[in-house]
Amino acid sequence: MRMRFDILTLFPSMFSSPLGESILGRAVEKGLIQIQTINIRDFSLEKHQVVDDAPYGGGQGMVMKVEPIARAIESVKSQNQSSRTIYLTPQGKPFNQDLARRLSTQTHLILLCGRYEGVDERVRDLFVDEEISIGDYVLTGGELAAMVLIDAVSRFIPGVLGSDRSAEEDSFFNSLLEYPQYTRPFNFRGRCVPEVLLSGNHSAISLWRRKEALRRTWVRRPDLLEKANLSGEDKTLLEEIENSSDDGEVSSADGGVCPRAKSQAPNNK
Ligand code: 4HQ
Repeated sequence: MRMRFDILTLFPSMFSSPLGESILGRAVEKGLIQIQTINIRDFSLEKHQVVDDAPYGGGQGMVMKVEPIARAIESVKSQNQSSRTIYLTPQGKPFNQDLARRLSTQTHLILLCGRYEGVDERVRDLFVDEEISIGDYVLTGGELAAMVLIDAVSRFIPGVLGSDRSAEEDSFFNSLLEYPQYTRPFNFRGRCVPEVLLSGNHSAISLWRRKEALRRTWVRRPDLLEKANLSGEDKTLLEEIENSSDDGEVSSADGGVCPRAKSQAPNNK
């Protein structure tokens, strides 16, 4: 079930490091994902390989010409039987975890990265299947947006995160923010790790983590709680959180000043 990404860009070298390191780099090495960059400039038939021109009607900046993009897309498609062509633009559908999961079921994505004032409208009309935005801000080009999409989509491909982990297990999948994490040392400048995490009591630890995830979500992203499907126990925990006087972060009795000086290793192995 390997997945292929073809990236159409004027700046192919932007992609080498982000997609070559760490988890994505290993996924490429293992053949789980295949990533190719195509320089749109190579598909210009003009002398000096021109790829942009002034907009009809006048105005600021330059527009990417239709012919080089058309030829590049047709070249990529001629080597693949089922492709979906995506244009990264602030005018597109907002990218999120559900969209990433849906795209991970495709076998081949063509990602078109625009520069300047964007592409000639006929590129969208004739060649683009879907327009996607990674957020309401303006980038200098679609390249970083394409990398964000590839990263989030690749995490759903079996094997990319390692055999024992799946993207579905991440708590965002449950519409909650992550609970706080700690590692050694136990005491850092008087700020200690919550005692429950050293207790070895796994049900107490699970309950604490669930409550802290709920607390963090309630404080920072209450919109997510409306979509989350909460259990009866979750609702009880939320009532406790809402009725407590603390500021919504890990309470200072837990994560703040140490109850007593201690130096301990995690006992969770
Ligand atoms: N741009 N989400 C303008 C973006 C963008 C975004 C890409 C800048 C397209 C022409 N892309 N170019 N936000 O800001 O995807």
